[in-house]
This record gives sequence, C-alpha cells and structure tokens, in this order.
Amino acid sequence: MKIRTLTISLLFVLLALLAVSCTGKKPARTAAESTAGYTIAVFVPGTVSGSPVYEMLVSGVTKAVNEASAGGQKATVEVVEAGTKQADWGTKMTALAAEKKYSLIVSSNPAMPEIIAPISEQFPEQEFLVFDSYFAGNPRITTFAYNQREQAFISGYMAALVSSSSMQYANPKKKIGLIAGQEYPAMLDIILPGYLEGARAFDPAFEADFRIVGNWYDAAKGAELARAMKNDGVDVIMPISGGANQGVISAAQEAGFYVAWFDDNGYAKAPGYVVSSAVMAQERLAYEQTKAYLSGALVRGAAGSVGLAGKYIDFVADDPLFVQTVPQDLRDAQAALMQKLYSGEIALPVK
Ligand code: RBF
Repeated sequence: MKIRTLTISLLFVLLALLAVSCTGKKPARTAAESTAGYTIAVFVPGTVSGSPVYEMLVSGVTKAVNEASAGGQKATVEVVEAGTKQADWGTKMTALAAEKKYSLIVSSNPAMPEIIAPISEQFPEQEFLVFDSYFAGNPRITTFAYNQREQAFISGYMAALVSSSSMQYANPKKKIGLIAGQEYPAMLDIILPGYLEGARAFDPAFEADFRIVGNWYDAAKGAELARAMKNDGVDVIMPISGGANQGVISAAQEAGFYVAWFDDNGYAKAPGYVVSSAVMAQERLAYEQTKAYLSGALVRGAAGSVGLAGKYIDFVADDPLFVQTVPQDLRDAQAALMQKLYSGEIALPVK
C-alpha cells in the first residue's frame, strides 16, 4: 500500500516536471502550497483613519481572514499604511513585493494598477487584488471598479433636492459644491460630471462649485474651502477628501450648510447636517473577494465592474438620522429616483 502511494506520488511529480518543461514556465506558487498558508498584506495608499474607502477595505479583508482562521484555515493579514506621500508608493510597494512573504497584496484606488504593473513584471509570482480601479490584461492584477456615475448621480440629485428645499440652511441659489482631495481622472471624468448630471436631472439650472484641497489629510484647508463656498452661495457640499472631510463637517456645523456624504454611511458624522449617504459596498466586496481568494475561487486577472445591480452602489435611506433630518417629501422624491434606477428606467453606464 505504502509503495503504491509512493509510486503514484512519483508519477505525479514526474507529470508535474513534464508539464513545467513543456510550457517552460514554473507553475505559480500558490499560497496553499507555502507553509505559511495564506498571507495577505493590505497596502493602504494613504492613511486608513478618515478615509471611508480605506476603512471599508481593511475591515472587509480582515473580516474574511478572521473567519477563515476561526474555521481552521492558515491565513493572516497585515495592514501597511503607505502614507500620503504618493511619490513613495511605488518604492514601498516594491519593497513589500520583494519580501516575498505575502501570497496576496490587496489595495485600493484608481492610481494603483499603473503603479503595480511594472512591479508585477519584476516579481511575477506576486499576486495583487485592487479595488476602486480598472485594469485589464495582467493575469497577476485583479481589479474591481464601482459605477461611480451612478453613485455621484444619486448624490447630486439628493443635493439638488435639499438645496431647492425650504430646509433651514438651504438658500434660493441653485449651487452645490464638491471638495476633492486632488484632481484625478475618475474625479474629473466620472464623479464630478455624475454629481452635476444628478443635480440637473432634478433641475437643469444647477451649477457645481468644485474645489481641491491638494492632499487627502488637511482638515483646516477642507474647512477653509467649505466656508468660502458657503459664502459664495453653496448650501450642500460633497466632500471626497479623506482626512480633510472632517474640516468640511466642522465647517458645516459652524457656518450652517449641508453635507452630502460619499462612500459610506456618514449621517452620524454630524446629525442634522449630513443629508445624504451615497455608498459603495467596498467592505462587502473586499470581504467577498478575499473569501473567494481564500477558497481558490478568485477570478485572477479579471477586471470586474459593480454598481447598483447587487447593491454595490446604493443610498442609505433607512438610517433614523436621515429620516429625522430630511423631510418626508424629499425622502419620497429620493426613493422615487432609486426606483427608476433599480428598474433601469434611468440607466447610467460608465462610458
Ligand atoms: N480617497 C480617500 O478617501 N482617501 C485617500 O487618501 C485617497 N487617496 C487617493 C489617492 C489617489 C492617487 C487617488 C486617485 C484617489 C484617492 N482617493 C482617496 C479617492 C478614492 O479612490 C475614491 O475616488 C473616492 O473615495 C470616491 O469614491
């Protein structure tokens, strides 16, 4: 019996060697083969705290790994914060891949695949999973993009509803605001136009005041921009500026304007001031895809897209703070918009 097992094993080894020599390539080392098990690094391009996208990323991956280890699987996760100096991200990612310690490196933001591509050539055995980005054609880089035209449209429509209402801080001007950490293609080509498109679906007269912090952490600058916008007649601001969002929140409470929160549920950030939460299910997607990876089911090299279908993009309408803050007629109008989106009456593909 023992000899037979040995013979069979030998046969497998020989077949494997033959396969290698035929293709001329080493079969990719899978994490399951390595004694360390699945070792996942979450590379955060920035800092976690204050950035909804990164908070959700870390929490989703961690949840999947913890569940796997509780179930007896060998799996670990380490979070590496690369900080806000973007010029260093490439070097830091290279160093992480060079450690050859991680079976998978997970990250998130639209700039990451371009940074990772040359690194993946240098370390062909390293696998990457990147959310909030789109990159096709590299078998070692798997990406998932959110339909942010839908997300921004929902946010813009709600902002216009509030701005046109008789709510306390709303003014007659048809002007809403967007404060971004920096300018980047997804912001300029999808989020800002989608936000304005949503506002104009409610009233074509709406304009958007768009301002840039210049980084993803400066809360004082966020507050300063927001106050200036309020003085120029803006009554609803959507902050997408990481740690600088906190400055916009404080300014809203001091100066009196509304906040349209983006990415996760933000009503509790300033009850009575946050009137909208247009969300992406990054925590759930990161959890699902990490689980898929841990069970060998990740579709490697794919460039996935998710949106309203499956509720990867959605609006949080059932939070008691939303219900308390926003009058019934506005909530009804918002719900009617969501129905049109769910039914496909309004379709918003990313071009
Ligand atoms: N969003 C954040 O919340 N915090 C960040 O630190 C952050 N850094 C970014 C850096 C780059 C280079 C790019 C392109 C985007 C960044 N974003 C950041 C924006 C994020 O990817 C996403 O577009 C927004 O959160 C809206 O969903």
